Amino acid sequence: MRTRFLALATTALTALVAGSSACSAAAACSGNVVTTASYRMSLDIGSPEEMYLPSEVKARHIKTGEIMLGGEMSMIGTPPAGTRIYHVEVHICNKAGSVVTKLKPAIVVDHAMLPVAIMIGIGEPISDYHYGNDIALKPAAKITVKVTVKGQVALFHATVPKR
Ligand SMILES: [Cu+2]
Repeated sequence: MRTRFLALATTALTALVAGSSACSAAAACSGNVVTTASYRMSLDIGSPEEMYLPSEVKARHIKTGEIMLGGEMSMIGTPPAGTRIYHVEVHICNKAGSVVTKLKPAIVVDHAMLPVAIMIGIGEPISDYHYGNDIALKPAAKITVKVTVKGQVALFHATVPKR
């Protein structure tokens, strides 16, 4: 089951991002990095994240989790046997190292299309802006993640953390 959200709430983003400290944020597009002709991309596989719409964050004063700014949210029920839920994040920067927003990347994890949501951590600076979703993966498995943006392909090799 998937729910589709199309709204882009730029004003909410600006309001929620303003005033956050930049010191705690990791640099955008660092770590597992692949470069293409125009972009520098990074892949991160972490713990599942709670994702909220900007209106929910505002109305309920939510302080942790991620704001979903657009794209598709994946609804995962019970993960298949031997797998756990992870959060796959792709940060996309230009060659100067600044995040590029409002792209429509296609993300394929081991030949399966990942519904792509656009997210930013609540209270995080714009460098946290990323594309991705929650997905069930096998701990310690070796996976490939193919990201295509405007015809440019970045192929990542990664090992799923054990958690
Ligand atoms: Cu995220």
